[in-house]
Amino acid sequence: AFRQPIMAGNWKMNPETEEEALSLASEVAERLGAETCATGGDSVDESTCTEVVVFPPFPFISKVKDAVAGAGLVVGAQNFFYEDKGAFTGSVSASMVKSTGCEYVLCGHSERRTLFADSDSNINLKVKKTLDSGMKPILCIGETQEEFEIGIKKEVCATQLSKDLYGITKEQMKDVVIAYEPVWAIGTGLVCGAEDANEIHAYCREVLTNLFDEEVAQATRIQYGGSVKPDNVDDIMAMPDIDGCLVGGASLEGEGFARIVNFKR
Ligand code: G2H
Repeated sequence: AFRQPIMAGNWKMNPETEEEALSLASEVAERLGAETCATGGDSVDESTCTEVVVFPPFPFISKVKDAVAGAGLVVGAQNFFYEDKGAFTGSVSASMVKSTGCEYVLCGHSERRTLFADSDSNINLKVKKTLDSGMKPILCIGETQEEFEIGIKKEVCATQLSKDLYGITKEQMKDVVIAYEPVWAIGTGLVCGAEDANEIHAYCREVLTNLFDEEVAQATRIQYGGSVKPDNVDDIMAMPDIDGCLVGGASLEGEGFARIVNFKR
């Protein structure tokens, strides 16, 4: 089955200034190739073009959105708190990030799981809230180094998928993107081999078949994340079950990220 490619840049807590954020976004927007949805115009096939999404820190989202409006680059939020409003000092809600122009939300990134104690039940609430708010979740899953070493990567991914997608309907799954990110390959320069990653992506489709059905499993887009760079993206994207990449460090350099989103298959 054909799945529309989706490439995303997770800026994490970078860059340091608004000026840098705007220049990074503009540099990416200017370099988007003909295969991306972001180029706009009549020649773009909306169903096959590569979606390109950037996830700036909250304070920069609105201005980044304005700066790239017209170029068609999509923006998303790295997080939100699942309550609607109230006494939650330091938090922002789904409707707030939506109002800044976000179309996607990262849910369950390993840094949120480990540094901010995001549990599977909280992540499940965020996935639901994202969908109920009219946005699309990118649900991040993946094993830690320890889990990898003891040989339970498949079990970890299966558990995360079933808990984090609990109660989600087949219809809603059309708007859900999964990102497989082996935690030991994040920001470390260690890359999971493209074939090894593909094996887990294919396994995740088996899990989705059990949780939903074969149709959902074949239609759901699964990104790979973890030290994706301009020089390994083409090998990764050549894999049949890999539908895109979630890029951290390499999304902070405009020319390099543009090379990544303009991958060659
Ligand atoms: C994984 C990835 C982006 P990096 O966190 O989500 O980061 O590409 O720096 O490994």
